[in-house]
Amino acid sequence: MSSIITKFKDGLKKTRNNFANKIDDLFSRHLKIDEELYEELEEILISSDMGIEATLEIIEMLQNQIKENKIQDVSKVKPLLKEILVKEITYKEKPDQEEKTVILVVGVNGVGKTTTIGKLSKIFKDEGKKVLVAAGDTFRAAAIEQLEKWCQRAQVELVSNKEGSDPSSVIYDGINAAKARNTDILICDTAGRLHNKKNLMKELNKISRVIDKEYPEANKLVYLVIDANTGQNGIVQAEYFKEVTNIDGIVLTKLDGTSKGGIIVPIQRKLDVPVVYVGLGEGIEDLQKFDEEKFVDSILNY
Ligand SMILES: Nc1nc2c(ncn2[C@@H]2O[C@H](COP(=O)(O)OP(=O)(O)OP(=O)(O)O)[C@@H](O)[C@H]2O)c(=O)[nH]1
Ligand SMILES: [Mg+2]
Repeated sequence: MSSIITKFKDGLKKTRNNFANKIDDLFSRHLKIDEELYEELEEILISSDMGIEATLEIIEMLQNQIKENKIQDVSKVKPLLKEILVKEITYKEKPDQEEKTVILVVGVNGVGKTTTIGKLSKIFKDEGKKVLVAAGDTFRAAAIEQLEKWCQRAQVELVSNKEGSDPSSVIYDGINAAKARNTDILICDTAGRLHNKKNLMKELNKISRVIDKEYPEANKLVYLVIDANTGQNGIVQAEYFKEVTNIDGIVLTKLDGTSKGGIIVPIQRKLDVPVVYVGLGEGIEDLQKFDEEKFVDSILNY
């Protein structure tokens, strides 16, 4: 087994224990594909946080395919379910990180932004890219220190200023350093706390303007971090952020801590933004580029 699939499997253990066990149990108890089987399957999907809308759609697709292909054998249902789930969470156009890139990492308090930046830095560094991090969360000194530690772990450089300084001025400094050092990827942390919509919009707009003005040649990406444990509330958060800024990708963190990893289905369906990375633990290696097939294999125990 490749190490990537092992990472997915380990990180998604809780969801798998909840989800795959129930699914396998369901298909072992039912000898026929009937209404009862669909009803129980519906409950399992909803209980994994897939949401009612997505669940009903998945069940309908399943019923249609079973009918069309005249399937009677219960053992054929799980592979079909797998196919449908993969399709549900596949998003074709993922953002490109080939050229000079600035990644702005946003999200509410405590979702895992700073940790994700540390892990992302390591991923890009290992790919041979030159990475620079900007400490745009100037709200508290501890945030800057925490980011400093992550940069040391990932062995990338940090641009920071003191607590209370203007976040966009830190980003400005980061851009200038990135240009001077011929950096490939500049990753910017932002504060998650004490935001009302107006202030958030003001701050993100200001940062965006600085990037557009000072670094127009760079590919600007905004990644929204969502904690998988927040369930449907994560979708509410994303809708909130979407009103304030465009979002190019979602990083879904702490999947290792939830048995309801099915939340990825409504996230991918409703928000129309690709999930780009998933957080599967607290360590520096515990961030994986999102892979639909590996994800579904892991939660279905294939
Ligand atoms: N289990 C697990 N924990 C994670 C993951 N990602 C982040 N965490 C933990 O979540 C907590 C908060 O992470 P931070 O990176 O500080 O979150 P943040 O969004 O920067 O928080 P603020 O700066 O306070 O807004 C830390 O204890 C991290 O170790 C993950 O994928 N899995
Ligand atoms: Mg932080």
